[in-house]
Amino acid sequence: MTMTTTTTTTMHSNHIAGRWVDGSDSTSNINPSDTDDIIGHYARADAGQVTDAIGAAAEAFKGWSTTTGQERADILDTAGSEMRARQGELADLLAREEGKTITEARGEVDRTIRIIRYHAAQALMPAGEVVHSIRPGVKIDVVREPVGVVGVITPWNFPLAIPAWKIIPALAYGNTVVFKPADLVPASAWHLVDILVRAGLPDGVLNLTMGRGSVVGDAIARDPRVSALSFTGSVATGAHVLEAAQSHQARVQLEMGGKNPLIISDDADLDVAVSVAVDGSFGSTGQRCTAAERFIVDERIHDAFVEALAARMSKVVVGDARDPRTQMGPVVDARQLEQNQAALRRAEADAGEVIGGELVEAPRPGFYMRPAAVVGTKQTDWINVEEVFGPVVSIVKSRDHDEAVALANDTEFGLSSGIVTTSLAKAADFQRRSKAGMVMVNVPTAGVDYHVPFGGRARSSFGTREQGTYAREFYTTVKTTYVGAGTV
Ligand code: UN1
Repeated sequence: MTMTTTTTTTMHSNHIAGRWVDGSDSTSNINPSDTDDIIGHYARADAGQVTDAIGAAAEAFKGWSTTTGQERADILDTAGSEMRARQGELADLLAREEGKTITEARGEVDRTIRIIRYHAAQALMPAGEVVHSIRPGVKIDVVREPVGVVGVITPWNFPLAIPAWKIIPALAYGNTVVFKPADLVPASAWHLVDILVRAGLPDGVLNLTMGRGSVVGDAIARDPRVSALSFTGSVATGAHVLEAAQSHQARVQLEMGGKNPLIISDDADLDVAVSVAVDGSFGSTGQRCTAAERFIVDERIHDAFVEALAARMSKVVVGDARDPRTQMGPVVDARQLEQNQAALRRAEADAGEVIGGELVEAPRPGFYMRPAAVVGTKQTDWINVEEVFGPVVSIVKSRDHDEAVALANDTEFGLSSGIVTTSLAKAADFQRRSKAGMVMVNVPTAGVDYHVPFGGRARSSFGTREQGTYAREFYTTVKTTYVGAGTV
């Protein structure tokens, strides 16, 4: 099937202080399903423009922080309605620039709209409490106030949803934002900002500075006028952001890698186990920080599970993200494809056996590979230690439940973890003993709800949780006021 593409040479600009401004440099946005398809050209900001954007956000904070929750909710709601009306077009663009399937892209746009509506409503939620003092005649108010200018730095794997779950609560609670999307996926970010500013955000409340992390991200993280930084991306970049932000005591929230385990118990239903495994590990081409990359399989069910998994994997249709028949799209770029292939070569050399993982010849040039599973690995193998961030899983055998839990927890990361079991006792035990921030029982390790806390432990995360009402901890700061009666 042929995909309709409208290659455009229009330059998409940055948005600073209410104006669309070109950058000193630009990037071509390339479709990973068809590298001949250039989606558009996107400006890259320089450090001076980032400084301007932060200045504009600091200036706009004075007015925006004193608007009512209703005013903010109305603007966000208007943006959500436009996204709903344009859901098909936005999903097509997202699939085209990132490479997740059109079904997954539609789901992400839908999730983004729900995130917008949820936080629009949160803007009206009670913002504090009144407490009796320990002194007679004194009343205490505890009020939440916005933090100030928030820097938002996002990855390429969820081009709309991750920006939304940072930007929308930041705005809803009265903060202003400087937003740097991933250099690989500027189109979805550009549309998100375009829709939000046209919905009525005053000038400077939301600024878009596209470009490279080493230039734009660094300038945001270092600027002392930025009071809070929310980042999702790699461990190495997260460490850099933290260090830069700490120099001026900005509050920081980091969501980084995972090496998420999925335990398959000896009592698991095989069909459930394979579905949970395939969905959680190969959905979004495995490019989710919540994806399960390690399967820990009880030796009594191991061979049957591997056989059923291999059969299911061989049926996964890999192809153009926008072809409705496709079940797994390409990986995002050449570098990521090479990293995945290198990981497989290394795992094979460590004496594992690789199922799948072959490069795929498609009608159009793209970054296609088949889902891969490495069988017969040892817990200490490299493949069980470092995150791959692709459709690559490794399988370790466990003797019993206790050993499986120990193997699951034997990682420096702690984002999500999962178990497939029919035993209530094992499920409850794993829920209690897992060291991850999110535990999944009989559901995939990836794919989370937007109204509950999201985040991990150990090397995976830093700072307070994202999403749901927990987002308020990061995007507001508390003021405690003591009010005396004014009499002696
Ligand atoms: C999900 O699994 O639904 O970067 C979301 C990531 C995560 C988001 C995962 N921050 O993959």
